[in-house]
Amino acid sequence: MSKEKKSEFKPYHHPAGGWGAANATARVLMEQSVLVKGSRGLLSMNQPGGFKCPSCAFPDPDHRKTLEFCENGAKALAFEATKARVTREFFAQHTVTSLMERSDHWLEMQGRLTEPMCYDSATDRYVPIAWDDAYALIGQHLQALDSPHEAEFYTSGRTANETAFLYSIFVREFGTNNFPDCSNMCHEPTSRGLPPAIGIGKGTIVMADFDQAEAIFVIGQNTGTNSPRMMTNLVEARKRGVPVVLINPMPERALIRFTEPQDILQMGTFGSTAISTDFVHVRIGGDLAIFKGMMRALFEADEAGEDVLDKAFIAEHTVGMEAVRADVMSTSWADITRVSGIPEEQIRHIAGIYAKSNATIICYGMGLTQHQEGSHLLQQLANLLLLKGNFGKPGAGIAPIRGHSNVQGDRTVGIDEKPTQAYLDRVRDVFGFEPPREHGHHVVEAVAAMEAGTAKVFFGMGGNFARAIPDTDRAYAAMARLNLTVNVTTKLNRAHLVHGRDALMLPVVARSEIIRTTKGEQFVTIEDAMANVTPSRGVFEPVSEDVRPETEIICRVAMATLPNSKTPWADYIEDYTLIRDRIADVYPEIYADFSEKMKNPHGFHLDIPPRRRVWKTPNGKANFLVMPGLEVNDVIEDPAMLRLATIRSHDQYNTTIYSNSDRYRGVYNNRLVIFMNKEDREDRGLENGAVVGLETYSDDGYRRYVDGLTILDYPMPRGAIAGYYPELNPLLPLDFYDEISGTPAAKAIPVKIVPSVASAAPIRIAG
Ligand SMILES: Nc1nc2c(c(=O)[nH]1)N[C@H]1C(S)=C(S)[C@@H](COP(=O)(O)OP(=O)(O)OC[C@H]3O[C@@H](n4cnc5c(=O)[nH]c(N)nc54)[C@H](O)[C@@H]3O)O[C@H]1N2
Ligand SMILES: Nc1nc2c(c(=O)[nH]1)N[C@H]1C(S)=C(S)[C@@H](COP(=O)(O)OP(=O)(O)OC[C@H]3O[C@@H](n4cnc5c(=O)[nH]c(N)nc54)[C@H](O)[C@@H]3O)O[C@H]1N2
Ligand SMILES: [Mo]
Repeated sequence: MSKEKKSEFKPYHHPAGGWGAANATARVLMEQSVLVKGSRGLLSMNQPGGFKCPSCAFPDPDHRKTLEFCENGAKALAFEATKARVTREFFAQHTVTSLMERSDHWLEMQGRLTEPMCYDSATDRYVPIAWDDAYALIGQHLQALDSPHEAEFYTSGRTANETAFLYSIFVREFGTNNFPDCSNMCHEPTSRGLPPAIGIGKGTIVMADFDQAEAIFVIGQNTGTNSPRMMTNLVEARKRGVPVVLINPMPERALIRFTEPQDILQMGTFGSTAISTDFVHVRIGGDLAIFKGMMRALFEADEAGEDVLDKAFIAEHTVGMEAVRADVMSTSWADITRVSGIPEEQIRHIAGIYAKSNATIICYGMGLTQHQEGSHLLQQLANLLLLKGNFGKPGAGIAPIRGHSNVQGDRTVGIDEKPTQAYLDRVRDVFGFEPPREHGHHVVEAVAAMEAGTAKVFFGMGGNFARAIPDTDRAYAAMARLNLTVNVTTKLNRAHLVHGRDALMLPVVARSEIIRTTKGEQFVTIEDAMANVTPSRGVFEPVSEDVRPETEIICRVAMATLPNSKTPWADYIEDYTLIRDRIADVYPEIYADFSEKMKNPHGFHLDIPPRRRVWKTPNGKANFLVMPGLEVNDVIEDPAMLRLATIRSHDQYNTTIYSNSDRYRGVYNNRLVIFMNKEDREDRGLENGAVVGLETYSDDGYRRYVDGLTILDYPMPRGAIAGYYPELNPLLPLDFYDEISGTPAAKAIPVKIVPSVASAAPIRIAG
């Protein structure tokens, strides 16, 4: 928490976006001392011939504006292009132990890393190391392992296609499928839950569908903060009179009222658009009950003779509806309303909106995926869409709103701990080595292996593994047992401080910067959340002469580790077209003529078979799937129990904390807060602004406790509280996850309030 600035809570009464966002954009560029450079960068961001925003994965619109960025994209760029630098002098001044005491925000504010650094245990400091020595050290450690499965190769979703592809080949040639990935904590339920239903683990809409939708549902997603450019689509839909239904335990500001920051007219007249026509104030984990309630209302209408189901579609394209009907009709309205916390009339009302619409888009985010039954929950969402044939027609489909800018692309090009045999055969045929056939580790399994001492090397391709994963205290201890930790990175973060016996920090050329090789300037490619693949070319000079492109780092690590490899790693360093040609060889169905297609600065769209009503499932049909019951998390019978959702503030990018405020939720200068229903607070005899601790219900012998949290009255449903990730990750047990996807249930941690041991300064509450 910031020492100088006083914590404050004052509800934000303005519409989201608008001047507030414009001011914030200008301020952040100034604070990072990059007003001129940053503004120039914004002109190239998401423009043909420029680079892709390093923030979220939302696509560019088909009808482009002169500027295509949002406040939070501008923040991501400003913090990447910052003038601040973390140099060897900085590390000489600070031991790693002392840096561990600093906040995530402080670490971030130190700036960009400029040269490779290596941990020196004698002085407990990072010291400079030559690139070749760093590669040699990694090679030695990897070669010394008894088995390649003793290494864990993490990927964060900012990694571009070319890098991710080479990484997936190197690691498999080395001999393992241990690919823990940020996606394991994010949209993995999408990747694993949807294929049995619709044959693909991706979204099925394109941008143009927003213009033809007759209803839009936004579920468990804080659009105005995490995918702000999507607000434009919602504003346009509302102007056409399209109903927008919001299902969320938090009345997220931007989804209630929004001013488009780039709409000068709206800003000039202080106008704003009401976004949600219906706000469904669901209990945490109550969504399944709502989906079943909506399906029940449709089946009841069908049985009453109303024409609400797309029977032709169901007959031609699907299997299994009757089993779902039986399950849903045996679920009582009493249970549906009890578990969801939503009255029957409101569920019937939104079911009516859904029934009336001939083309519905359902968007969702972490509020659905991060539950113990996240994958099953998404299958029920797919059932709902199938009932009205909402696939393969304009204006309709399922829209997982992905997180990291290339998290979907990384998966497409091979970052997968459970690869298919067919894919492995292609790798063998194209590269001439036999890849490992057994499944590897996802994030939770990787941490468990570190804890058990069976993992010895951690390699992080971007990201902040130590901070993003569950069970912080346990994870830190597990990582400290490793022989080697490597982080390929732009900025100093906690993952560099939680280190093994040896540790390396390898700084890279960032997304907004120019990649130059002996073959001239290179570009990389990105797949957005709607499967558009586009080139991304940086425009700034790299931060220093001693940073390297990510692709080169992977190639040189491969050369140091696999001296007898027949893969032409040295060629891939210089010419990225060669890498794209190999991607085309491994994925001929979707990536044929990749290099040729990349001559078009607008890129191309990867095939999504459900858009053609083609189902790549074993039976060739879309499948209705049954999930019995209504609970998406283990039930705990204790009236003191609260469900905690760990969420993002408006001023963070995952583990990167831009500031300690959260404007739209009215919180200033404090991240250690709990949003709570007033009656829940009063039941416990607590004051608004009281400082307390939280403890997790767990029976595995670990006590999980976070202290110094300020309670804020907030319109939460009863029994539901929210607080910020990553500060609350010590409360999230490692083994509390969705079995199908391995995704931790970060939105539904069972906790109770306990007294604070060391109370923090009280927060000022306005009004
Ligand atoms: N500026 C910015 N942009 C980002 C990111 C960032 O940190 N900052 N992160 C990126 C990444 S990696 C991702 S994955 C996305 C994340 O984007 P989101 O999916 O929006 O992520 P969260 O902030 O975790 O919260 C999601 C929402 O879920 C709601 N919620 C919690 N529990 C439930 C529930 O049980 N049911 C329902 N229906 N809703 C619930 C919360 O109230 C919140 O509004 O954003 C990406 N974009
Ligand atoms: N409790 C809880 N835990 C969660 C979540 C939650 O909602 N609740 N959300 C989960 C989700 S959705 C996700 S996606 C994960 C995120 O997990 P990660 O992807 O591991 O985390 P980030 O914070 O996005 O990583 C930021 C770091 O990436 C590095 N970086 C930035 N840009 C680049 C680049 O261009 N190249 C390289 N090589 N490095 C770069 C910088 O060093 C920066 O500090 O966290 C998950 N953890
Ligand atoms: Mo994510």
